[in-house]
Amino acid sequence: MLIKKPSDISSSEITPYEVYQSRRRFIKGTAGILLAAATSSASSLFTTADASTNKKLIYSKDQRFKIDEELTPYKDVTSYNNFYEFGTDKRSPAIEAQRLITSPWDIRIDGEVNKPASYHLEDILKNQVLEERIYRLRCVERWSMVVPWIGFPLRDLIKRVEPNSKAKYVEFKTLRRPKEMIGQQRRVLEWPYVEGLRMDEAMHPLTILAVGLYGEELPKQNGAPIRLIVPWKYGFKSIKTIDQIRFTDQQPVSSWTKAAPSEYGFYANVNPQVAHPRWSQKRERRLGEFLKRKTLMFNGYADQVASLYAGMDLRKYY
Ligand SMILES: Nc1nc2c(c(=O)[nH]1)N[C@H]1C(S)=C(S)[C@@H](COP(=O)(O)O)O[C@H]1N2
Ligand SMILES: [Mo]
Repeated sequence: MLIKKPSDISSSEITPYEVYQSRRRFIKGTAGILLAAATSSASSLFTTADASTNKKLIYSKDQRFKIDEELTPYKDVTSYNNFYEFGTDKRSPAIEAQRLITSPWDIRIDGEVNKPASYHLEDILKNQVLEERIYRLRCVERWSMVVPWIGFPLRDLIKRVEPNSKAKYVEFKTLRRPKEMIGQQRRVLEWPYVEGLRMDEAMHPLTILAVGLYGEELPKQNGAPIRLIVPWKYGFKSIKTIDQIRFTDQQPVSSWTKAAPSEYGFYANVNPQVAHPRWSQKRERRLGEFLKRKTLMFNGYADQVASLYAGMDLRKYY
């Protein structure tokens, strides 16, 4: 994937990453494994000394998206995953997802939209400024994390493709490629994985398409090459490895809703007041921490998003 330097970012903001990139080019040229290991452990980008081979990204940092909580270590974010296309346990995706071929990558955009097409991801990213957003992500299984995602507002892409007035919802689909996504050889969920948002949720400035985390391209287990992040909703809404985006007048039915409609509703807002049928949602465990914390309404984003659901019965629309 080619990431160009956006012209409107001051060089002081990006210098460390340019230095980092040229250092990496040098390493590639001399092919020194020992040198590479030494370099990456000296880097402050990672909380572990793991030598990551993922490409570094160039992005801006916006102070509005800093939160006063510790980042979840890179190692936890990239080794404790839900990605059923690569197995149903937390450790499989980090291993099995490595066989997925993510380049070249096209995204089909269709439905109620003026510019339907199969778009090359490179073209989508060409004039797109990437930003770092430090967001919480909470899984309905009651673990949560704080991750420096890198991406751009979904609304930027939506505006470019011009949905028409019938577009009330956006449906997303993950790639279906059972030879590489070995979890798809069993029908644990209906494939491809499907998720959806209401148009105003999709257009909300907090909703992003992420292409990276911790300064680098998304690891495959985290949804390379591009995934959704909706920080006020349970993790399962944040669909990985997006292959298709469709604008519709009908509310999409997600794979999780199909599998268990009483457990996974369309809205899936983080709401400590509405218990999952099999467990309370009042508390959560932050990855890397021992004591549980209180779960916050809308995952702590109530000020920004509560108005989207004004007047709705959040027990009915869970
Ligand atoms: N395609 C796809 N997207 C997915 C999933 C999945 O199984 N397949 N799991 C979801 C769930 S349940 C969670 S909690 C988050 C986990 O994201 P992470 O592994 O990057 O932490 O991804 C979501 N996106
Ligand atoms: Mo989840």
